[in-house]
Amino acid sequence: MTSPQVSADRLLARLDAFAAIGATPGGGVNRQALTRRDREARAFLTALSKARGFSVFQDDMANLFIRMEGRDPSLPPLLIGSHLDSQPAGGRFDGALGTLTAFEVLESLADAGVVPQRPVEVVVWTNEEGCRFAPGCMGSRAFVEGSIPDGWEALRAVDDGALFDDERLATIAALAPDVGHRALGCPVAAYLELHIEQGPSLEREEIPVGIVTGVQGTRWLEVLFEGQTAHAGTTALQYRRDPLKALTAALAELYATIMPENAEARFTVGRIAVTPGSVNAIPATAGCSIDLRHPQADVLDRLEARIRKRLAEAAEAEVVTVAISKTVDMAPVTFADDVVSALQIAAQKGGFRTRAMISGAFHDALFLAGHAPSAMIFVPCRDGLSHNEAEFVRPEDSIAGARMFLTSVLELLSRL
Ligand code: HGY
Ligand code: MN
Ligand code: MN
Repeated sequence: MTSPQVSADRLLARLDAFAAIGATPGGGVNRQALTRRDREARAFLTALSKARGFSVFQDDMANLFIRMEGRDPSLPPLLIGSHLDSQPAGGRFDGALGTLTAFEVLESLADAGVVPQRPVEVVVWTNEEGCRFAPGCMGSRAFVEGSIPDGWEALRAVDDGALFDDERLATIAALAPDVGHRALGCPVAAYLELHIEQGPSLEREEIPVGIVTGVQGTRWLEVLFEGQTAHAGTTALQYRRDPLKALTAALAELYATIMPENAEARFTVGRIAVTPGSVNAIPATAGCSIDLRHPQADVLDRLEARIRKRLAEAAEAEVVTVAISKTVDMAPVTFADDVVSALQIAAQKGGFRTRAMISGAFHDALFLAGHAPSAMIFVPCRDGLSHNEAEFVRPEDSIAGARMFLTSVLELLSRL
């Protein structure tokens, strides 16, 4: 047995190969959850896994597991991984870097002839992004809860209206002949995920590795104002019930107050829709998505109440109705001290300069933290840019991250 080393060339080549699946003209990827492209990426990784003699499984949420057997197969596995689904105009590294780094580490262990005491499994979580089907992290949440939440089967895709269950079952069926099937959820000894920071701190501070100690909270609201469509030319002001006027008035104030008055809050309207969408008809409906984030649950409560109140006032002022539904409510989490300390020891052993940080983005590790001791490693990305086709990670940062990830996996295996 030799000392395991990641292969820089192999990892970089893999990143390029997966970036080609769903590649967009702008240099990013569109590989949204449970689409043909997502299935293509899963099939590619499955073929690579089987070529290495790893066993491959999927569960009822199409989460994909690649298993290196341990000397004692009965022990709960060390689980490492991330996601392969992307934003519609996403980057090549969000999710893919963590997934392919985990796979590279599995190959490095195999190359070195390492047979760990406990199994090590790479996992590809289904629908981390939540942009095609809300909520995000559907795969990891169902895994931790042990069942698929009621109502998900009838969810419709934002892009093409496809039914979630049809897409889920088609994705499972596409791989079924080649992989095993397992029930949702299983004991996990610990979970580790590498991801790009999707923020500017590591690059600005020239630190190659972030040790992530927690994830801030996230809430998504779907807002729908309903008024009365009418003729644009003949309807005087006092007869109008214009839902778009209500929406824009509320948003104008929320943009002017939520983030300016709460430095750590993040308030985003990513999607807006108006019907019937005719140039000369007052809208019938005006709706939008709201993504609200903050590290503290009590502040999230206060800001959510503020948003709901302002939307209701705007509806009343324009004599329209407003419906608000919450589709995501991810409480802030703090990762397990023993996993974080293992990462700190690994950084010392590997000679990596690090900084502790919490994640502004949500990740599957947020859900795994409720199931097994979990933590994350961040690598810098250019200008902190993500959810953008220009997302970029320098090769040397991908490689340093993989080396830190390998050292961390070995440290965890020695402790578990
Ligand atoms: O939205 C998020 O935080 C994650 O990147 N999907
Ligand atoms: Mn991600
Ligand atoms: Mn993302």
